[in-house]
Amino acid sequence: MFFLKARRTALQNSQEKVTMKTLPPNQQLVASGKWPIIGEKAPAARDPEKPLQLSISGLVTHPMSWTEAELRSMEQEERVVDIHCVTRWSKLGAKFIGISLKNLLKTCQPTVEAKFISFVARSERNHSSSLALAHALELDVFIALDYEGAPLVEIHGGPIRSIVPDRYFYKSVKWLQEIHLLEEDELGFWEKESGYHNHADPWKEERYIVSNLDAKEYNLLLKKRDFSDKEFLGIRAEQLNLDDLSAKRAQLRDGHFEKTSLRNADFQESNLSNAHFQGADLRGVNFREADLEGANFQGADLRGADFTNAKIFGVTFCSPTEKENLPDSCNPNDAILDQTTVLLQESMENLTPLQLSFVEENLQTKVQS
Ligand SMILES: Nc1nc2c(c(=O)[nH]1)N[C@H]1C(S)=C(S)[C@@H](COP(=O)(O)O)O[C@H]1N2
Ligand SMILES: [Mo]
Repeated sequence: MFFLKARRTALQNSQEKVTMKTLPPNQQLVASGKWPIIGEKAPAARDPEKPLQLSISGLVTHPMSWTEAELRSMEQEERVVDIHCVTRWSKLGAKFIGISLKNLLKTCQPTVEAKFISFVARSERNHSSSLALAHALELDVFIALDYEGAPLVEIHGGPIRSIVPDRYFYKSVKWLQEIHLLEEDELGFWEKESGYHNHADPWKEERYIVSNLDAKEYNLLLKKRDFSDKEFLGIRAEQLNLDDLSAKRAQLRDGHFEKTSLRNADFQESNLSNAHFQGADLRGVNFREADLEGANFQGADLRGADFTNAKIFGVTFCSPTEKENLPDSCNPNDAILDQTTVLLQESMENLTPLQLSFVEENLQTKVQS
């Protein structure tokens, strides 16, 4: 077998050197100017009778509400924030204008019992996320109204959104409507529903709470090779033979499939976000309509794999830190892709520039056996 290795430009190499210092572990930069839309796409319909307001309630001496105009008449600050999504994309240097949470809390006066703070969205599912109050103050949480010189657009949480610097972006709530001060923590939507880590420090890679699956149940499942419709957060299935696995519509976030043989496995409509497929044999795998955000395919064999309509934000196919001076042969850190791998152009737009150039070169590569 023979491969053309993807060539890196000097520019890409120097960009990587710069970003190495500012990116938390296992994050990659989105193309400049891009800002992916993650989670809910729109707020709940608003009551036309009432103005949009941000309220602070719960364990405070003075509960308060402000309209957007009132917020805009307060002291405005500028913040330059690095966004780090749990699904491994980062966007550095996003410039916001708004109000610091500290200033709002000064007016409300949290009581001594207040230990946690919950940010609640105006959304169908009352989306929320929470922090320890001490952390919220330490991190200097920010209420954003403008982004890059214009009012924050609705799809990214406008007119009012919370921004929590130095935490995975799921802590930053779009269409912020209420801030509750609490004595006991109230887990947020993703933290409760999807096992996202409540502390969410990207520098410590606090992405998910580790699942504890019953060992007996787990062994039985592996034997039957049927995960269809099952939910296993962070499943450990590395180095196994799971050829022909049936895993349609399974919830397998953060799953470990390193060096696993999964030939012709069926992951259609599965959620495999942040799954680890390094060195796996994925020939002929069906990933149609799967959610693969942040999945790692370094060194995996993806010939004949089908990614039609899969979500591939933040997917890694080749090492983001790979050196240029490797021999012109198959690099163990690179996924094996060729013209039998099905990847639609429109989903490829969501890859980082480095991953995109790697994929584009390899999809056209002729493999000689
Ligand atoms: N109301 C609301 N806020 C939310 C979410 C959501 O689904 N609903 N998703 C969170 C997640 S997981 C991320 S990564 C960011 C995405 O923000 P963006 O779409 O502006 O990039 O919003 C966070 N805040
Ligand atoms: Mo996210």
